[in-house]
Amino acid sequence: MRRLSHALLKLQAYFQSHFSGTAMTPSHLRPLDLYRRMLLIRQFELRAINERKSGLIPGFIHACIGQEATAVGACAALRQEDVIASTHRGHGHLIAKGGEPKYMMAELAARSDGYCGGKGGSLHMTDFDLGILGANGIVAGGIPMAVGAALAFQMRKEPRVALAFFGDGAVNEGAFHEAANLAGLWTLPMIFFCENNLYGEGTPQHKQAPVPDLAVRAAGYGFPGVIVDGNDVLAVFEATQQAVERARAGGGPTFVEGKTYRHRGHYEGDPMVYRTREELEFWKQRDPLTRFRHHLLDAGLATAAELDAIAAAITQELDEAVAFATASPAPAPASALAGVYGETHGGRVF
Ligand SMILES: Cc1ncc(C[n+]2csc(CCOP(=O)(O)OP(=O)(O)O)c2C)c(N)n1
Ligand SMILES: [Mg+2]
Repeated sequence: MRRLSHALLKLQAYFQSHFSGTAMTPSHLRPLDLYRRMLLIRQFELRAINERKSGLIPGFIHACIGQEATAVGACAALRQEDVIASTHRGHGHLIAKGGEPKYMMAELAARSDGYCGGKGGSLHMTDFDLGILGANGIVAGGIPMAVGAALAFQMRKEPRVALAFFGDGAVNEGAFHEAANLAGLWTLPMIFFCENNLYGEGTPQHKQAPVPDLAVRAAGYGFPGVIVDGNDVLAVFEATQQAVERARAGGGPTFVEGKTYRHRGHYEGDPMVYRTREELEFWKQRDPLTRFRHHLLDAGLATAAELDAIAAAITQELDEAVAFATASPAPAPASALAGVYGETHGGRVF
């Protein structure tokens, strides 16, 4: 019997303390489901990149390949009624919070069955039923929205939390600082989750900020900042879960900085002249998916055959998602103004 790692033991203890006596551990917290979600994100984006080349998908794709552990680890610490705000690199966040690949693929293909009726594309995907306030083309734009949601939860005395994902570049925007100030001042149930992938477009972090660790900025707003290995899904889960418990108990915000790296360019087509092959290789050696796969196998929590079966099921799900998007019609011209002004597709309120 192989020994469980320290992180897996902690995860197991978390399950026992939170879910013993309940019928079952929520499926999204099982280690194999963490793996499944990370692989689904990776394969979804690889498929979307191919479908863009084949002409099904127009427009930009900002892939999060290499960053799957921050999305999945952070969202695993949330409940469905908790909300997230996402970014321009948001496919992983959506899938991690329960977003359905077929509606995402249809949205990327600008088809009427997509999340925004085919009018938003990658940068606007939203599903209030799942607590997804939306992807966002404005760097740092989702942060004040999440803080607004956290304020609503506090005012309504609801035991819900809001989490904003954002990049290292976003931490240099005024929107971040204004939102962090109010969240700290009002002790809001808010998690600031920074995916520090070391670049904002082609600018390395050391040319954008005078400090290497962005979590230190939380101190200026009166709440803690923690740094975590963003390529270790269990470490991300653990850090976020502590922040969520603190927020839910009325302790206020936490800034969680996940150190990570994107394997693809800033966008598909980016010539990537700003980084070296060696640097990319260094990070690929720390690929979150490969690491977790080895972790599961070494801990005896899965067999290679089980992990291969997960991969096969994902391939089938994505085949179906592409077929769904292909079969979906373009939005009708008569619907051009519907759902675009202060109203969501479906008109739901979070
Ligand atoms: C307010 C604003 N300024 C500039 C841009 C252009 N832009 C898009 S993505 C990006 C870089 C963002 O970097 P970071 O926050 O680190 O996220 P990453 O792309 O690394 O995930 C910039 C400058 C924008 N979309 N919005
Ligand atoms: Mg970045």
